[in-house]
Amino acid sequence: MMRVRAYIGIGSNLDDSAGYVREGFSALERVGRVTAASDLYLTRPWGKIDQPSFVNAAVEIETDRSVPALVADLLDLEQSMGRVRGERYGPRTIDFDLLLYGSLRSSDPQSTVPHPELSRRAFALAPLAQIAGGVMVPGADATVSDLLAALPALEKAGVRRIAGTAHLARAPQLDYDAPGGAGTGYADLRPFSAFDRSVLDAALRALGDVSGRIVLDVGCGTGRFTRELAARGAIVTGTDKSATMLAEAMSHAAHAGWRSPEYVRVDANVGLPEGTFDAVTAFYAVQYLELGELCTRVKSALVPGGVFTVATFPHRHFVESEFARYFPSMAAIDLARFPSQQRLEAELQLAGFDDVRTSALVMELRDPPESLLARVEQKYLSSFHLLGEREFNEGVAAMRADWHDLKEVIRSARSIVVSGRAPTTGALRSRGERTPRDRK
Ligand code: PH2
Ligand code: MG
Ligand code: MG
Repeated sequence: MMRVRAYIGIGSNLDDSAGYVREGFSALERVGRVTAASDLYLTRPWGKIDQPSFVNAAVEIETDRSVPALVADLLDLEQSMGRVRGERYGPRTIDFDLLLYGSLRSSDPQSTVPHPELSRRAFALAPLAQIAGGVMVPGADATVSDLLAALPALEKAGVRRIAGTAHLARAPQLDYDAPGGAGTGYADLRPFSAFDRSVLDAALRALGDVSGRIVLDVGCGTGRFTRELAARGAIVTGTDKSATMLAEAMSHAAHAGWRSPEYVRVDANVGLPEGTFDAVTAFYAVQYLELGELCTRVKSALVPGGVFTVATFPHRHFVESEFARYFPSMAAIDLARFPSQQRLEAELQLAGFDDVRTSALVMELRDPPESLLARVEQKYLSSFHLLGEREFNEGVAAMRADWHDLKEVIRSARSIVVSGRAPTTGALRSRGERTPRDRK
């Protein structure tokens, strides 16, 4: 059987675009043997400019499929991943384009190879050059790298490589209790912000009225979300594995009209506190948790119909982050730490949750440069603790230089709130022997 080396371009600019592209890497294993993958690239929209930035990548496969069969497979994959076809060059959740197929040149209208627009597209050539720079492009009398080099500087400037994202290294763990570590000064560095408020509102839309409900807040940290739930009348238990963070949470007195959350120090990777809950929440905590096991545990701890709500960042957030410019390895670290939107939804579904849905938030953040720099220097995001000392210092120095005469640094931040409902029929009925917690 003939085995051909083919190259496929992947693109996405909707929902968790970076998550889609990484899903695309594994989906392609269904059409051939994946022998190389490029990093992710953040690219300026081409062909139709008034649409979100794209994430692009390229993959090398060895396949025994013919060109028409391969193209049909790619269309099937797009469909299975939820692609809805819209306008030409317009926004899409996932796009697979056959770029090169061995040394074949074919002008079959359904499956032209090389891709007819390859030589004009930096978003396709840049990732392709990373894995196949020396490959001759049939009919062009030039290599992939030659074609990329021949593009106008402006085209090339619209493409930015997100280093280290082809193969993600295992995420390092953080110790919030270590002296001077991620838990130190956390409450002051991460007060309840306007962004947190909109995330909370999205979570409350998924949870419904929490008043009088028994809620478990997993990975509650310093309790900034836990208190908001309590203030809305929820009977909340907050759990965290860090003593430093919990001590901070416990230092807050209850206010009139709501009862103080109860706090329990547990590692949710080992188990959840005893009891049955009307709802379980996890605000920016899933990156520390073994997701599959967590979903199964949470489902067992919920009443039938109880809601599990998870707030986190989509992979797209890390790729598009302003900080990714200054700290070259930060996006790869965060992609390895956090689940993508697609992975979260899949894990909830796999664990048996119903009505799995996501609401996506994007917010513009404006900060005076000095105050943002001060917070970065104090490592207000956990990821800063995972960067090498040198990379961190160089990034801060470069930010300081770039932001020197800005009045405001304008960034955007993205978040997702994914929720699912424990089934109301079937397996959970057999859990009737469990005693619900006292609802006084
Ligand atoms: N795909 C298009 C149209 N424009 N622009 C970028 N940056 N990346 C793409 O993948 C892309 C595009 C049509 O498929
Ligand atoms: Mg395309
Ligand atoms: Mg296409």
